[in-house]
Amino acid sequence: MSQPRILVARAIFPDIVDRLREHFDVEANPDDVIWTPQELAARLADKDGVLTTGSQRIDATLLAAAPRLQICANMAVGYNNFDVQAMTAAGVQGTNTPDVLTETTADFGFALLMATARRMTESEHYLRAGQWTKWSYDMFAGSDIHGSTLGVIGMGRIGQGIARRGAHGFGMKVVYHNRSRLSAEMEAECKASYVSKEELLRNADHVVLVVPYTAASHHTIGAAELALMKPTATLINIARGGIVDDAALAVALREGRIAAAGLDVFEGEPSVHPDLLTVPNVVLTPHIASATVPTRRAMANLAADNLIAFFGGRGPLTPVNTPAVGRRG
Ligand code: 8YV
Repeated sequence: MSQPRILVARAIFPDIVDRLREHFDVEANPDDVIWTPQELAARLADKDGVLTTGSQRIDATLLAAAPRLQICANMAVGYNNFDVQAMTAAGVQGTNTPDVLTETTADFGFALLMATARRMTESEHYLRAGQWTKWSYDMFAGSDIHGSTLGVIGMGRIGQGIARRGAHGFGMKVVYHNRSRLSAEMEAECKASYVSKEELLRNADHVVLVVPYTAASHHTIGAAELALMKPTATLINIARGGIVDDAALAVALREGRIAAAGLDVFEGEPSVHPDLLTVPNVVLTPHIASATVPTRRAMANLAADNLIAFFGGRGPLTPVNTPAVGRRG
């Protein structure tokens, strides 16, 4: 019997591609070419499975062009690049990579918060530009992390990791907002109190966004929400582009309506709103919250394991949908 045909849509660790080759007939993308949706569809015409990253959109048009496709294994915990409804209707399994990136991403969220509140990149640019000629009492004076109020919007696994770091590591008072309230045990573990989004925005010194991107979470933070925040507050987005209205944020930063922002994700990335590139009080990173070597390897291995388990008849390890009837290759 011939092996299932798999497309690895972006470059990943070569040894993990080799591992896939032990089970499948693999077409890889070692040069990391960014295919158009049409080019991706053409490559998927004869494939049974695909390993995707967040940059490949899987929708009804693509599924119609890929009649053999049975599974899309995303190398990401977020899967807003999947039209899950269309996949389920077409009998296509989706999987993601939860858990393996939780602590790494929470570490980064906290690093971005610290860098933003303490103006680390802004002051580094000043130093590199040769502008540091003397010390002064208010030079790059920022805001404190310890003892301040941390507001976490989106209290899933990564949000809980941020809350734990804030409460246990830095003595922060933690408030959170989420679609559903956590159990009393989990609230106690995170030392976090549930509040309305409005109360959180009014009271938090630092707001961290960790919600999944959906139509309902689009522009969770826009001009109206920014207006509720303290003028001394910082805003951190490690969730997804589109959770924040980047144009409104650039205005709020320029006008000093909030003190600073730290952004790892952007609307329309890898493009960045031009106004965010010119305001000084923002720390910008290129979607690297999960980027440590062990974690990126764990993500790629979990995506590969999902493909191997699925085609081995053991079912997907970390499914995001449950198609009633699967496709047959
Ligand atoms: C990925 C992420 O690196 O897991 C996620 O949802 O945002 C990142 O960890 C990115 O989506 C590439 O797939």
